Amino acid sequence: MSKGDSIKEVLDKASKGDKAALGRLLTIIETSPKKASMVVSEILHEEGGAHVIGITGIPGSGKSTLISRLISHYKDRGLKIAVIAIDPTSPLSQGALLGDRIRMQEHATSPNVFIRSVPTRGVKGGLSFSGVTMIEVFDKLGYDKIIVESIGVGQTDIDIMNVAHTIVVVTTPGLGDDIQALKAGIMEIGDIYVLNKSDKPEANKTYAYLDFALDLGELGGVDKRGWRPRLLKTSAIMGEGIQELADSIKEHLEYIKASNKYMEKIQTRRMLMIKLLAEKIFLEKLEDLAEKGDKIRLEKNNSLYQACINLIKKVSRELERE
Ligand SMILES: Nc1nc2c(ncn2[C@@H]2O[C@H](COP(=O)(O)OP(=O)(O)O)[C@@H](O)[C@H]2O)c(=O)[nH]1
Ligand SMILES: [Mg+2]
Repeated sequence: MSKGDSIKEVLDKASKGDKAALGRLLTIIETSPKKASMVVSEILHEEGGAHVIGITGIPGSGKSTLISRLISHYKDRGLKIAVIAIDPTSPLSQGALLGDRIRMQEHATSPNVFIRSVPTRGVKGGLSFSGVTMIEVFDKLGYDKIIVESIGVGQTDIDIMNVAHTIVVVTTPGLGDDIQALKAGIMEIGDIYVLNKSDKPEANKTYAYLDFALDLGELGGVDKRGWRPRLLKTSAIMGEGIQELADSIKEHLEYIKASNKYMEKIQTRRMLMIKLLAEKIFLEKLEDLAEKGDKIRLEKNNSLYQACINLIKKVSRELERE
């Protein structure tokens, strides 16, 4: 791969399994909205068949460790797996025990696994845009499972979880933080709830509480759409409960494929990607004009600037309704 490659050439190389080219493609998405638009126009009409799995929960709940186990599970079955880690507090390779780190490194060098940590700062294209576009790229490149790790806080996490086919909420024994999370609303969105660290002595008590909350409908409850959220116990560190988790994830995929939800999520994702990209390009263009000495000023209270933003919002709302 040489620096002078066109976007199409980089994409082509990435689709032949060139990981460096794929890495470069993702960097383009993060750093240049204009070039990202070229990537988007190349991939938009391609159909992939990926299953997007969102894994969310407070920092330290064991998401990365659990993901490492899921990677092994899927890898053993010959699947291609991509991981997008949007987590400022514990990047996939840090915070883990030595064994986990070694396992993660093994994953990273496997031809069927691609792991990307997305920095939460300095992403010029915006974090939500980067996240959804990366999902779209992995989908196009034939990845079977695209796992997104996030802490479930803020607009990006909401955007990303909105486009995930299956959402797994990870909690741990000891209720303090979990109650906070419940109140913050992230506990309502799960299709599957995982009580990780079930090797800890307080696990049974927490499990009983979560089971009760699920029955009451406090954890999403019996879904109006026909899916009752599952509650599972895992110990990511001991490798326990992973098969059951993978089974539940598979069951949920079958459920959304049987209903319309699978395609609806893909449409939501593409809509969001286009909407965010349009915003970025539009603003970049405005900035260009301003730099060229045009009379446009980009102060927040500038009426032209505000009018543009309002127009974009209006159009995207209308598109969403269609
Ligand atoms: N006891 C116990 N510790 C775990 C388990 N899973 C993860 N951990 C530990 O919890 C810490 C945070 O794990 P990590 O996967 O980085 O959590 P994340 O921030 O949610 O991604 C690490 O020290 C892990 O080794 C588990 O099942 N049991
Ligand atoms: Mg993590």
